[in-house]
Amino acid sequence: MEGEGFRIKGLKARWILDSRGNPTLEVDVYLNSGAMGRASVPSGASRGRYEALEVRDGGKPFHGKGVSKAIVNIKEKVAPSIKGMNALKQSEIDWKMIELDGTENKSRLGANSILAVSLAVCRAAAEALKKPLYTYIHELFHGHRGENYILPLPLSNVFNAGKHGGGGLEIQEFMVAPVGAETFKEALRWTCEVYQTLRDQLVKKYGPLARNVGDEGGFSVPVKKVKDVLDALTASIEESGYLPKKDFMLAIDAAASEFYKHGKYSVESKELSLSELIDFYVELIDEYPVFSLEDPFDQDDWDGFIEITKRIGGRIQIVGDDHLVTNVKRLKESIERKSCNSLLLKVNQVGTLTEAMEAARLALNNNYSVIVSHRSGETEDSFISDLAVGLGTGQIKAGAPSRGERTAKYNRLLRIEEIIEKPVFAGFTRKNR
Ligand code: 2PG
Ligand code: MG
Repeated sequence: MEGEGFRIKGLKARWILDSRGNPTLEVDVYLNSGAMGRASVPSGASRGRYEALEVRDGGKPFHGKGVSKAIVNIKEKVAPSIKGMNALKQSEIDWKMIELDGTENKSRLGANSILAVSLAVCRAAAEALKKPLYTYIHELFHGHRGENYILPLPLSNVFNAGKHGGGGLEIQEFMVAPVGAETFKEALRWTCEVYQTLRDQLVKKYGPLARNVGDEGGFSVPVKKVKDVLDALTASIEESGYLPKKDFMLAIDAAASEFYKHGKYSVESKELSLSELIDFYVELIDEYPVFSLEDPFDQDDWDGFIEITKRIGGRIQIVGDDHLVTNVKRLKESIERKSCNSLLLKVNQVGTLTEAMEAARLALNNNYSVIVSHRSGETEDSFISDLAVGLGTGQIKAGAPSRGERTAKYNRLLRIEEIIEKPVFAGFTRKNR
C-alpha cells in the first residue's frame, strides 16, 4: 500500500461500559486506506498515587464518572493534531499527544483519552498491514520479525479480596499459575479445573453465597487469615489432581498501599511494623509455593521494598505495581536502589503504548521480569493479550477464568496459540522434572 494509505483520516470517540458499570472511552481510528482500529481503556480501583490521571466529568451523571470531557478532548484537541500523521509512526504519534497534553501526569487531556487513541492507532496500523496485532507489536518492540512467540503464563486471580471483594481480608489478590503445563491451552484448562474445585470447596464450607465472585472473577468469602486462602488454593490444586509447586505455583498481590497508615500495616486485625510484615511474608513464602509477591509495601515505602528484595528477592519475584506505575523514572530509581525485581505493566498507568514499551524494555534490560496486566475495571478489549505475546514477557495477569471481560483475554490467547506456528508456553517446571 502507498504511504498515503497509512495516514490518519479521522477519529471517533464514544463511551462504553466497563465491568463495574462505569463509562469508559472507546476510540476508532480511521486511516485513508479504509483500515480502522478500535480500542478501549480499563480503569483501576486500587490505583497508585503516581499513575497518569483519567479525566472524568464530575457532577451527578454516572456518579461523576462520565467521560464526556475526555471525548471532547479527543475531538477538539487530539484529532486535529494527529490527523494526517502516519499510523506506522506509533512513537511520533504518542509523543505528539504527550506534548499536546504538556503535564507530568496527563491530567490535561487525560490518560484515558490519550491511551484509547494510542492503542487504536496501533490496531489500525496492524489492520492496514494485514498483520495480527501481536505480530505488529513484536515488530514495533523488537525491531524485527517474530520467529518464536511466547505464550504467557497466566496468573489467575481466583480469590478476590481487598478493594476487589467483600470478604474483609486486606491482602488483595490470590493467584494460581499453572507453571507445569506444556501449552497455554492446557494451562487454561488446569486453571479452570482448580477454579471450579475451589468454588465447590468454598460452597461446602461457607454456603451458597460463596459462589459469588468479586471484581476480577475470583471468589470472595469472609476469611480471617491469609493462610486460610492459601490452604484453600493448595487443597483445590491437589483435589483437581495437580501438584502444588510442580504443576501450580501461587502468586499474591498484597496491594499494601491500601492497608498502610501512619507507618503501620493493618493485616488480619493486627498493626504490623515494616519488619513484622516482612516476617509475615517470609513465613508465607516458606510454607507455600508462592513465586510472586506484588506490592508487599506501600508504594512509597522504599525501605520495605528494598529490605524484602534483599531478603527474598533471590527466591521469588517481588513485583512493583503501585510502586512503579509503569513509569520509567520510578523504574530507574527502583533499579538503582534494588527495590524489587519485577515490573507490572499496565498501559493505562502511563497512558501511551510507547511509554509502556519503554518501561518494559528498561525492565527487561535490567533483568526485571515483566507481567502484562489488566485492571480491575475492564472492557472486552483483549489488547493486553496481544501485547503480552508481542513483547514476549512470558507472564500475564488477567483475573479469574470467568466474567466476559477476563475470558476475552484468555480466549484471545487460545486463538493466538492456534495461529502461531511453533508456540512456546512460558511454564517453567515441566522441563525440570
Ligand atoms: C492491581 C490491579 C489489577 P486495580 O492492583 O494489580 O489486578 O487492581 O486495577 O484495581 O489497580
Ligand atoms: Mg497490584
